Amino acid sequence: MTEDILALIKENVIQGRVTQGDEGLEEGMVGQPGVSELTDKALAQGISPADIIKMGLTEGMDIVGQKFEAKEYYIPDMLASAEAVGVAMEILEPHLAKSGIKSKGKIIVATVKGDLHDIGKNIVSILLRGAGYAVKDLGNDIDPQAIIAAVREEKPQFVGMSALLTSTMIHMRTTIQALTESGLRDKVKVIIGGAAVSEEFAQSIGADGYGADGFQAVRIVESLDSGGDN
Ligand code: B1M
Repeated sequence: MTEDILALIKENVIQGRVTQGDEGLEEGMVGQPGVSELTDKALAQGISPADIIKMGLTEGMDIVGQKFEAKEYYIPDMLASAEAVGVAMEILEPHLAKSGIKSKGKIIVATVKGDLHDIGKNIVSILLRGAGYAVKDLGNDIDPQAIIAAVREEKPQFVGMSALLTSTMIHMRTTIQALTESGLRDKVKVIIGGAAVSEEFAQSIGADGYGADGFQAVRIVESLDSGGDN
């Protein structure tokens, strides 16, 4: 039963269907529940938000990415899927937040300059909030100097950066350099993630941690928060 509904969420992410009124890429889907109705139903059945994210939403977007790479999908198809994931995450957010007992540290998150991909960053933000962190999400296409200004103003313990493009990941390095030049580098732990980057890249630019997915990002932040080396 649990697998069935998660498989349906995954399939409807792939189809880019938000609600039951939406057409999918395949014909004859109008009237069948979309990602928002299925997410509500999954929660009502007691399925955990983490399973919905991992086995429904993320697995669905993985397939969308593969189809895009295989040129089976075009940008509008990806956007429809992205919207479905975004709507589901809005439904899940209060349920994730419930698990956070009290606010831990503060983290600023941003998708780096030139990069408009924000789905992964939004998932990471919501999971961090769910884990009890105060998250200030600066958005996407964020200039290093805007991150510096936010660190001065917000005084967070962490800075999290996301990059999906090989052409934009360089701004993670420039942001860390700007933190150093501003005398702020030792005030914050920096963690990075996103499909363009890796553990090796994180080490090469002097980041404190790398998260391959949203759940790992939370674990890394918690580990750094408790004084671990991640
Ligand atoms: Co674009 N795009 N895209 N795209 N897009 C990729 C990234 C690409 C790999 C597709 C491809 O060609 N195979 C490719 C990049 C190639 C490269 O650089 N090597 C690409 C390209 C080329 C482009 C454009 C240039 C296309 C064009 O216009 N010709 C353009 C660039 C726009 C720009 O940014 N300036 C573009 C545009 C778009 C859309 C706007 C249509 C849309 C984004 C919508 C949005 O984000 N609001 C989009 C999408 C959806 C994708 C793919 C298909 C999916 C990305 C995604 O949302 N994944 C992607 C292909 C792919 O990844 N397979 C692709 C799901 C998401 C949950 O995963 O973001 O990886 P992800 O986040 C994960 C982890 O990485 C991690 O946790 C998240 C949750 O598990 N994580 C962190 C992420 N951030 C983290 C931060 C952390 C820790 C963990 O700490 C702080």
